[in-house]
Amino acid sequence: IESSIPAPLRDKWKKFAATEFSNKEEFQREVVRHVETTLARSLYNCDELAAYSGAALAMRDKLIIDWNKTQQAHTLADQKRVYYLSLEFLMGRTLDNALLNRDIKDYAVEGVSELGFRMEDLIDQEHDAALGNGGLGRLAACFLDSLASLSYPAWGYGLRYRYGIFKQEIIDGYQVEVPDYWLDFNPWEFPRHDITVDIMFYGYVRRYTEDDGSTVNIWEGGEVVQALAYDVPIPGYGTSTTNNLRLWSSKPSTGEFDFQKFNSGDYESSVRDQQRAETISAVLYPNDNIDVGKELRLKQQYFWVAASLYDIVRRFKKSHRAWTEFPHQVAIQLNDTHPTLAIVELMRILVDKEHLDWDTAWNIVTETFGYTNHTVLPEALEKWSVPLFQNLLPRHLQIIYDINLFFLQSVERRFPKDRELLSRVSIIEESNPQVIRMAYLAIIGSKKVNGVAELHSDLIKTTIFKDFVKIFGLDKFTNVTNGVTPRRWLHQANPQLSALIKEKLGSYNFLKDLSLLSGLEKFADDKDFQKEWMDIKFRNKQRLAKYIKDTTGISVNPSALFDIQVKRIHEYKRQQMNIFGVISRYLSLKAMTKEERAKQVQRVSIFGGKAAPGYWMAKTIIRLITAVSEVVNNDVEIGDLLKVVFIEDYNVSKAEFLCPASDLSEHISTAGTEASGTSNMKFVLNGGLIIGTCDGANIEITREIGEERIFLFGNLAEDVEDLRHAHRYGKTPMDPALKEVCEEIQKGTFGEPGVFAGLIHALTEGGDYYLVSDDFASYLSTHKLVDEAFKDTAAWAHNTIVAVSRMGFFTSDRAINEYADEIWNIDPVKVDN
Ligand code: CJB
Repeated sequence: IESSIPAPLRDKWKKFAATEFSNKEEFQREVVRHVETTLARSLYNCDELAAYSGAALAMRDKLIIDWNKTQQAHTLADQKRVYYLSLEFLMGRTLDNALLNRDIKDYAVEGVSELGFRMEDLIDQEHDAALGNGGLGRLAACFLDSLASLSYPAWGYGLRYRYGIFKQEIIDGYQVEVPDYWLDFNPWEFPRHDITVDIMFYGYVRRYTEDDGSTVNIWEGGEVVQALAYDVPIPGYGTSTTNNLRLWSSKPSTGEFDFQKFNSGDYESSVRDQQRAETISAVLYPNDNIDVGKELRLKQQYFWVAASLYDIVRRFKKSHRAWTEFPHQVAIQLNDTHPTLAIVELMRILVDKEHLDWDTAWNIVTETFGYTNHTVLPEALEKWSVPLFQNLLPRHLQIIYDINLFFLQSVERRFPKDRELLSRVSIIEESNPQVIRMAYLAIIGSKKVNGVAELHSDLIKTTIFKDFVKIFGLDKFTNVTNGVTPRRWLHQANPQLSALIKEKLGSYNFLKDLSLLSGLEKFADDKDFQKEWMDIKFRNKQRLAKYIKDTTGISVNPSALFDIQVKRIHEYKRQQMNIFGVISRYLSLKAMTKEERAKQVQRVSIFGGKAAPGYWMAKTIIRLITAVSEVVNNDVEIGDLLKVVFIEDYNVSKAEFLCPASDLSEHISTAGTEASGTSNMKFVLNGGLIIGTCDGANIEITREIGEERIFLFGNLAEDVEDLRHAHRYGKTPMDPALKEVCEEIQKGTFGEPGVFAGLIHALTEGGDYYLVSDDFASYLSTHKLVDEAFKDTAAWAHNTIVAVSRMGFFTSDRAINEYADEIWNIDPVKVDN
């Protein structure tokens, strides 16, 4: 209040309020102004980077004006807000997306062209904001787009990593990691030097008794680090709503940088202190679906959670409401267990600082949080060592013990004498050392727990969280199947297809209501339409072929079937099965006569994805792919029948040109392991078909588009356990085709076989945990069906059109509306133009 302008002076402010550009000339004026003043360049000195920067800064000004309006409207509406806490936001590039969401791309393209540039080239100057590993981070980014597009009052909270996910280079066939310093020029963020929070670590707990006899716990001492807010505007599509993503950056707290030390010549230790503080938000941990339990990671989690909660609580307190109203004003969604400490931190604030009694505080907390689980893989479930945790967050450990005690007491009352149950559901696992099971804490502290696709949500209820269903009942557990934003993943990634759909449906309304795609189905047999449809696919494949040629030197025929598997490299995602399948195909082709070969469908097998730096098996899989590509691509007998390509440094902007260019994409995880998958949705939405297992969202995609339009294969989730058991007891002979592949590798066809010994070992002595052998025969025979289907171009076109027309369900708008109605209880707020 104190910092706002007194009412009598406001007219003056309003008179000079910033206005947005709203046509080509005004846009151009802004671009030139930024190039000349913000960047201090001129028309004699403006390269593509400067032109991109000018355009981006012009666009940013526009977004900020809407951002301000939105925040004012939200404050005035005073409705419940949702806060989406995620350690990862895999945003990709912003300029193109912002132009499209604000529906000004057409005149912006013309505008920059008249200034001497091509918009594509400017867009290409932008660095991806790669603050995430894979699906979980990209889901958060799609959700932000939907929250803004649906005008929900929502904020994202995350960390402003100085280094995002590493850049991948392939050197001599191996992955090499290169740091991703992306902040050299980032026009999309605003430092908020006035918004800082001091965050404490380590220290001890002082306990004393008040005059009224109550005990008070005060967390004292330790290291203090400052959190500084950076705000990123998130423009919605077809609305002025521009939400906020607040990312925290760490720096030494004022006073922490010790000038005494500095002046007395102890530069090194004073600089060390500063670096220690800055280290917290320095790097994104590059692991996907694996927990490594490092102290710095826990520091990151607490730093981010404490700063975010401080901010949320400060905003709530401005309204002077009673604490019990907190859950009516605030919903907090935990994206996986990474922010689970927020449950504990809110308890600490309410009990230690605001002096609420435990039960009142606990009721508030358990009405506020929702927890989304993204995986059932045991190695991915977060657990923190108690000694490590106690040292870093002594008071939080006490609170966790208390939460656990009260919880176990309530379980004991309802299920007396079931000691086993108590030890199974305890937040503390009695291992050596003891560990804190973060997922259990998240369940106990949340109102709702959701999985991310139907099968996955069923699996968590019947396997890893079964006991909690018994304790809390079924109502606490729900499903929200993931979705993707059609703005980025159709309109932006595939402008030609989007324009063709618009032509048929009469408007771009499908981008706001994706169920309108159903209107395409009646054109599925229209020959002219099929031709336009397939021509667009062809042009997208040509663009990819050119990219492959330019970056790898490999020539691929754009008429061949493009078979793409791009995602993080993981044994459960089974890229190894894909490349074994490629080898098997190669061997069959080699064994054929010339005449037989002439009848085969030409194929390009495209792979892309990063391996976690410490994941040796995943790196070996990459090495096998590159080794196979070296052999196959240079085999003159094979020519265009088979090409194998590894695309370096797969990321969001590469996904944007890969998804539109697939005929077939692979989603072939061992059944029951891939929680949902979201690229499966993107590929089908862009007119590709899928080969996949009955896993994650593949199952719902099949239900929507029809089983005749998807190539499903392999064992079912319900059989996995028995199959694994059989392997352990040596009862499963290796599939003969797979055996042949292994022998070929061992013969040295793809280079020194010792390099690949780990992969073979995993299939044999390793017990084939991911059931490659069990699924291999049906994988290969299903690929044969794909070949047959691809030969019938008209049927293929028909099927891809029908599939797209039935993909409406997989928009992230639908997912967000489900969260809003069933978990958060929030309503949209209209923001005037
Ligand atoms: N997921 O990307 C990650 N990282 C994890 O650590 C755990 C799960 C993925 O989340 C996606 C979004 O829900 C899912 O689609 C995907 O199946 C899952 O692996």
